[in-house]
Amino acid sequence: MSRYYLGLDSSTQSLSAIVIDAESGQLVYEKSLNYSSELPDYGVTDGFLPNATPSVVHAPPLMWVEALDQLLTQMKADHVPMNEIVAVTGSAQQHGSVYVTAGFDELLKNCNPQTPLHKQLQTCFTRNTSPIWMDSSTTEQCAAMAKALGGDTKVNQITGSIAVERFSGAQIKKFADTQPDAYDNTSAIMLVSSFMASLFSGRHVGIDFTDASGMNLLDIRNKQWHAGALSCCADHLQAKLKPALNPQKLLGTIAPFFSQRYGFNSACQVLPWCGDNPSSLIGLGLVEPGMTAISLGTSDTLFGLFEDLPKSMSLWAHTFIAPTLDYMSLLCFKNGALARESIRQQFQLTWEQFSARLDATVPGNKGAMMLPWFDSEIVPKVEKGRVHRFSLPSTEIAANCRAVIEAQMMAMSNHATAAGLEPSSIRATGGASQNTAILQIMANVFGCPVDVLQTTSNSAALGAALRAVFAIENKSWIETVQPFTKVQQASRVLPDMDAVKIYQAMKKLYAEREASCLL
Ligand code: XUL
Repeated sequence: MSRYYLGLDSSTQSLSAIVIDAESGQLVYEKSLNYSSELPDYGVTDGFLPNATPSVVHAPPLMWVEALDQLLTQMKADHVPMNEIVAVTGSAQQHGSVYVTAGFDELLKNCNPQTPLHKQLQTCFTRNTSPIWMDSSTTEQCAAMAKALGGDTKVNQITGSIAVERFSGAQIKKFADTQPDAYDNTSAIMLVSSFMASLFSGRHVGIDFTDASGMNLLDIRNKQWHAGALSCCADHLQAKLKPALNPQKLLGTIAPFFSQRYGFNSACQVLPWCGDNPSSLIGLGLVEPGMTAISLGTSDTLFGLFEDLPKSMSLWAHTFIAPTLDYMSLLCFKNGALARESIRQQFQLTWEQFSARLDATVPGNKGAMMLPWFDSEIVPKVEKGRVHRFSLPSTEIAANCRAVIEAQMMAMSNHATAAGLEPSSIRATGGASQNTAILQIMANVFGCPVDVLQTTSNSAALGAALRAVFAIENKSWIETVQPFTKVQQASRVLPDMDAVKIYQAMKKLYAEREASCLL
């Protein structure tokens, strides 16, 4: 007898689904749908809308809903046993916010299974486009929030992060300040994660602790909305947010729309959705304190689990509540895929050719170095894209390929150390983790082995499916994740000790150059 669990991931560029069988420990289905190529009518590139002001980055929430319809329809066509799925949950790009009228709940309650959901929800948004995590247009609002709450260190202590442009608090404040009528007309504010969970539940459900900690609004110690943060953000905000939810709390059975339209069992249980990084933590098997992972995706993120709040709360790092209800520290580097792709495309290389260039060059790049801020950056904060090159002619193909990867790894390693993370091994995930030449540079720069999982590089969707297993089956976290998060022993990437020495010195130089370029 199989016991199937469905995990979804609504990421910046795509929606993915993973089905696992908890009985056999097998991943039985995996599929992704890319918004830009599969849903071209929404006009997004890489998952977001073009905007005359580059710091404004929005995406249409209806696109996420239509993607869900298409993916679930595809699963049915692929003969996934929808009727045997015991529970479903998901993860989503963090920080993006969705704004709806009081009609949202009514529409969800009365929706018709013959018509796709995106056609029925068209009238319920008070903002047709949602600011997503790449938006950095709220510097003014961040300054106001920091001032009202007593400064950066205080905001970091309370909410786990300094006031950050992409975090939902500042985004909500900007909306309330600049479009007060539309804000007043908004009855519920959700994150992408709780919006998707609401669809599955057939009613507005609250934001889970993991994603709520990416808003600058939650007191990460008592896991409740912080009254001071709410009031300096916008009026009557508490009424628009439900209380934050334990991500492992069952929300009840799936909305009838989903059983009738896609064949889910009416007894299928729904859980709150999480942020994608907290979900990846589970999908990578990081359920014990001290373990570290790096996700190489649209953004590169580095994260690790703590039992208690970290002693030193770096102003660069974000402290989130983890799905296990421990804490996790996260560093987000926005120029991840963008920087790698910029160099690859500038020289018109395939990924194989890019990797061959990495293999053909030496650790340390003969002193050539890059600061890879092709666009504005989060860690460290860089407002406008600018690439700095040292002893590196911009036309040298191989040296530029190595320089961008070395720079990304050195920045991650330096900032991880500052945040108190000292990895003894790293689990790598995300698209670029398929690339062994990149992983070798990671191992050499961090000075520790790098592993990838046997099963999938989509750790966020896998993490969601595993959270559903944990909520239903009577197993510990370790028992839940172990069958699905085995590392590929044979392909463990070990550091080369000569290269490690080169990078120890080079990381210091990188930090100095980073600091002086930020002045
Ligand atoms: C994390 C962050 C990004 C998004 C990407 O703080 O902004 O990693 O979660 O989906």
